[in-house]
Amino acid sequence: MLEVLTRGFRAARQRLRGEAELNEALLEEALRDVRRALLEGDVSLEVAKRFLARVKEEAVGQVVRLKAGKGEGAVRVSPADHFNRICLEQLTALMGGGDTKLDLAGSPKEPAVCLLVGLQGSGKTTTAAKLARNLKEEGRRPLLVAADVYRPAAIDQLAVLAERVGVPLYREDDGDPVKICKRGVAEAKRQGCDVVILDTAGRLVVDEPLMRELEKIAKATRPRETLLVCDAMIGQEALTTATTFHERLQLTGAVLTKLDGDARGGAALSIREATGVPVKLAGMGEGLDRLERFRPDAIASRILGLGDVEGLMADFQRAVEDEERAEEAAQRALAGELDYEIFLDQLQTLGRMGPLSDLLAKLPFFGDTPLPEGPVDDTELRRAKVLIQSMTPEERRNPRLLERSPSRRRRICKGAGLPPKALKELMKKLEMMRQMMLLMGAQAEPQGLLGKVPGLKRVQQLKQMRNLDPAALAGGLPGAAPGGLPAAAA
Ligand SMILES: Nc1nc2c(ncn2[C@@H]2O[C@H](COP(=O)(O)OP(=O)(O)O)[C@@H](O)[C@H]2O)c(=O)[nH]1
Ligand SMILES: [Mg+2]
Repeated sequence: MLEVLTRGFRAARQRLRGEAELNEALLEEALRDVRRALLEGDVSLEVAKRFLARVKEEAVGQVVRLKAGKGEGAVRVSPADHFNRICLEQLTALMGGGDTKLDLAGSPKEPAVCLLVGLQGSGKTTTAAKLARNLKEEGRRPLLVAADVYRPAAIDQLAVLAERVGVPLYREDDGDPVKICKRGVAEAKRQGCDVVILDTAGRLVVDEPLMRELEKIAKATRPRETLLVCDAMIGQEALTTATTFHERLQLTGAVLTKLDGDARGGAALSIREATGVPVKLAGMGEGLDRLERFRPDAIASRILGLGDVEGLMADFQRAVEDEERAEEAAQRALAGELDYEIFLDQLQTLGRMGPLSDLLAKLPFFGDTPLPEGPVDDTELRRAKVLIQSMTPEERRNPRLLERSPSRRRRICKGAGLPPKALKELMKKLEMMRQMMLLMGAQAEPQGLLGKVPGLKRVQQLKQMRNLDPAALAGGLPGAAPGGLPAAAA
């Protein structure tokens, strides 16, 4: 996702790397890279121009020396860092900056209505179900209304999705969409629902009868949110569509769907700037749990390749089922007691956090390394799981048992249906991770991502109690640790 844009910003940054000062000529070159990427990423020329002008204005006039700040605590700011910061601010501002929160406050007496509109195939029906699911998860009581009466299959589609997310549906098999919506709201009050989501019909292109119908629905139900659902893959066309819908319906926001696909990012970047409609939600996949709040700062950070730590932590928090247990496990791992039980737990947490490629994209370390194209290979993770599941509880808790006993190793491999080599690799990985965790636990101040890992701060006490010597440990640490992710996430 958004790879075209990321590549452009990365090229610009590489141009500035190693330079001591940001001068105008250098800046022009970097901006050219960005400009190319924006246009290639389907950002409209107008929006691209305005963005570049703002970045330039910010950057020029500030003499940036290698060493900024004075005296103690002086930070080194390189032109590349400086450029990053300006781009991050300006990208964030471009996509919305301020509040992009949905406002669907309501009660069973006065349910909040959310009207979803958009072209056919943009993702309205899917988004309706996803939104209902999210609201339900927040403790709300949503009702879905099927108001796309032109295709019988459309009502059934919503019925299936409503069933899957466990949300009531209001439907009438042939009727007038305006009346259906009105009666849907009445039904919500009757059932004690506090929010109503209206899934409407779409056309391939904007047409007058549909617009009139939507206007009538809006008049009859007075929605709190009127959201335009937009397929992010259609790029600049989304802007024209948004403008037309906005003129007729006074949109309160947009939902960008299919941002998980090979969307070039243009729509995400331009829609707010070009139409004034804030993007509030992002569809990140076909799964019903793949609708997220649109956070301009997080998307900006991802576009720049700076990762999305906040998003990662949110995923993590959602995936961890038992926080106390996770914290205890983290503390044990950081004290050098990593075993297969903890390892398996972490693998399972990781599995619940969503596709691996999504996780990688959120990790800050990957900023300047292009992510592998296509799905990430998770064979190794799956193998590790099978192997650990073939171990006895005793073996999981005491990895040394395996080192000493070839017969245990044979039994495990046989049970897992994997060659001895696979278990050897797992054992090596566990040891490598054990040492790495121990070293992390011994660090004075957990920084960045690690600073947010639950339990890491309290480990300081443990460290002192056990009198660890970080310097001695560093000697035995292997350089790269590809298996570091699951451990770090614990
Ligand atoms: N990959 C991906 N597909 C989506 C997303 N949202 C919707 N879709 C797919 O887009 C297609 C059209 O969606 P639908 O909800 O029927 O669109 P509607 O005609 O506007 O109601 C379906 O195949 C959905 O599964 C998304 O965020 N990501
Ligand atoms: Mg539909």
